[in-house]
This record gives sequence, structure tokens and C-alpha cells, in this order.
Amino acid sequence: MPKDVTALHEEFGGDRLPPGQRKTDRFPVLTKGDTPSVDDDWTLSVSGAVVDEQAFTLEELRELGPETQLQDFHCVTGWSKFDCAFTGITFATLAEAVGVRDDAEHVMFAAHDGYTTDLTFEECNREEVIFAWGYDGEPLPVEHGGPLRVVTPHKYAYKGAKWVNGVEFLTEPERGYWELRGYSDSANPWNEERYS
Ligand SMILES: Nc1nc2c(c(=O)[nH]1)N[C@H]1C(S)=C(S)[C@@H](COP(=O)(O)O)O[C@H]1N2
Ligand SMILES: [Mo]
Repeated sequence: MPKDVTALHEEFGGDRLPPGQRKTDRFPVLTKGDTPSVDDDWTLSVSGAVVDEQAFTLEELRELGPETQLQDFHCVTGWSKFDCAFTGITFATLAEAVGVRDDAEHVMFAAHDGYTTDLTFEECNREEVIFAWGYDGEPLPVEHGGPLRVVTPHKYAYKGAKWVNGVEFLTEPERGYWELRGYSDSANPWNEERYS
């Protein structure tokens, strides 16, 4: 049974459908450019303010303990998709595997298409932030970020990097691709934090 985290809107004092969003039953694809092709020797490198910088293959990540969660997905352009079943490992599981230094405050995610996005370390540690390789019981489709993406159901979905290949622990905030182009650093859908 997947772990259902679709009630997290209650914690933010909002409806399941955040303000200004409309529900879609499709799963639209939203990418800044074309879908990249990710080679077989792809790894996820973890660097910065950690005890042990490491690169993980997908097989190594799978060994850390997969789980499936039912999550809602909110795009800043105004669509929300309910009940997405993502399978992967939690951010906290990966963080524990590398050992995070006490001075780590932020995390910058990097992706194969040059995309980046920053979240606070605290917000990454929520149980629903996962590195996902599965969707709806199948491998994550490449246009949705396969082989591996991040999902952040407590934030607008631009905080979840598709084709993620880097996780850098930072001692100071930095801005990622959309944050540099006017989107909000904090991206809380229930406060409509769309723009900065
Ligand atoms: N690498 C990468 N990740 C990305 C993006 C992107 O352009 N490149 N777009 C973001 C945005 S704005 C959204 S809404 C979601 C879209 O995910 P989807 O295409 O699976 O719906 O991915 C996010 N992650
Ligand atoms: Mo988006």
C-alpha cells in the first residue's frame, strides 16, 4: 500500500486544491527545453557540506529502501494533478547515507538539462520529498524526468528537478533556474508564493 500524503494541505491551512489552481486529470509535461537523453552511465552525485561525497547509481539508490507515496502535484502555471503514485527513496534517506554537516542550510539540485533549483535543507527533509524512479507502478517516463526526478508536493513543482544528477549541500542560499527568473524562492502553493 502506498503511503498517502495527500492531506498535507491541512498542515498549510488550505484546501486540497490550492488557490488559483485548476485540477487536471492528465499529467502535462513542463520542461524549459527539450527532453534530454540521459546516458546509461548516469549517476547522482552528492557533494558540498556532507561528510562523504558520493555518486550513486540507480541500483545503489534502490538498495537504500524504496517506498511508494500518493501525492498531489501543483505546477506554478496553474494546474494540479491529484493522486500521483511516485516510487523512490526519501531525501532524508539519501541525506543519512552521506552524512550531512551541521553547517548545511540549503540544497541545490542540478539536472541533466542544466536546470537547477534550491530548497532549504529543512524543507528537503520532509518525508514527502523523494527521489522518484517510478510512477504508477512503471519506470518514470523520460519526459517526466526518468530515470530519476525529485518531487516536492508541499511546493510548486518547479522545486522538483527532473533528470536530477546533482545534489549539493550549501551553507548559504543560492538561486536556481526559475528562482533567478522571477519565481518565488519559497514556492508555497497555499500562500500562492508564485513570484519573487
Ligand atoms: N530538469 C528539469 N526539471 C524540471 C523542469 C525543467 O524544465 N527541467 N521543470 C519544472 C517544472 S516548472 C514543473 S511544473 C515540473 C513538471 O514536471 P512534469 O513535466 O513531469 O509535469 O518539473 C520541474 N522540474
Ligand atoms: Mo511548473
